[in-house]
Amino acid sequence: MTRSPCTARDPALEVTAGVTGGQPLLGFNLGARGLQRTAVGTGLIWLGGDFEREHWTLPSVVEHMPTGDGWWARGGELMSVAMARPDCRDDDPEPLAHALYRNLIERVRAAGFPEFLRIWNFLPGINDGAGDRERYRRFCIGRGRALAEAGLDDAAMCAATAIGSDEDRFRLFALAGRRPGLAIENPRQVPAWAYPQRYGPRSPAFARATALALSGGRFGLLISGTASVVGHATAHPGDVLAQVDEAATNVEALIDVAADRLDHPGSRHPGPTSLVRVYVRQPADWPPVEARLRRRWPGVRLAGLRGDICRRDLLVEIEAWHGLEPVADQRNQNEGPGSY
Ligand code: 3EB
Repeated sequence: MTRSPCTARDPALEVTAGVTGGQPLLGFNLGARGLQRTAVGTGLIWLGGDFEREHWTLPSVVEHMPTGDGWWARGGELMSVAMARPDCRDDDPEPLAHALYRNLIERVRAAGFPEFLRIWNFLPGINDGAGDRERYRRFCIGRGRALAEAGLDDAAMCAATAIGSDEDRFRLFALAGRRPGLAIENPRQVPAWAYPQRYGPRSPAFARATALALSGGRFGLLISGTASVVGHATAHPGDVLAQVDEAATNVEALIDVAADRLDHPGSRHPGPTSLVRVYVRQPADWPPVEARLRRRWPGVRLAGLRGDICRRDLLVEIEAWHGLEPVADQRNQNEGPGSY
């Protein structure tokens, strides 16, 4: 089997919950407020768990540049972009989503990092508005219009998260690379970009996961916000524990597919090499959801956040960074330039 399907890589991207010696490329302050220049907040309330910060770091020097609506940073093969704009839940988010994505695409292309690897969207009142006026559906139209204008194919898009907040700001964060990652789809789910029209006039443009080859034979799997969707339908409406089980099965299916495509033996579950964020619609659901996931994934590190999921009948969503560690006899194969 050839081992070269995902070409984006950096000498040593690290994603950790604790401070390392690395240079910060992108930091998330999920709970505690941070002081780092390259850190962002989500606008969501942290409900508990093992970590309040995520550090995405590189060993190389990272250049940091403030912009009118945020900042960008770059080092080695990777670039991060953070943007935030006022957004009122009574407004139509279509023009704002279009403008932000057009701007984002221009920025990464101008800097020479044209390949999207991971995108996060946090927008107020994601379920506000009836039928096709729902803000999430309007957001999808604006995002889709910007991608189409830029000639970007939905099926080539990266992993993403879209979660509703209670603030008055639209936050858009992205990780982009000089070379593409490998888009992973879930055999249990219809690709989001192929959802039928009943879920909105414009399908969501994201991949279920993106895999990155890293140095030293490591792989990083960036798992999208993953919910209780089987085929294209919501499974178990109204039952948060059944939903978290289904979402967890979807996450495991993605790790399984990625590990097979990368010919990686190892664990097929989130565990100590993962950082898992859990978004719950109702704060009271966090303790039982947390307990359920800890039983299923021993040793995993979790962070719980209050957020609205992009379908009203979805109560929980899981996203993750999952590290696939090198296997002894594969270490040499992936080390050094031109190692594929
Ligand atoms: C779903 O499976 C849940 O529009 O970028 C998850 C992750 C979801 C990303 C997006 C939407 C998005 O359809 C919703």
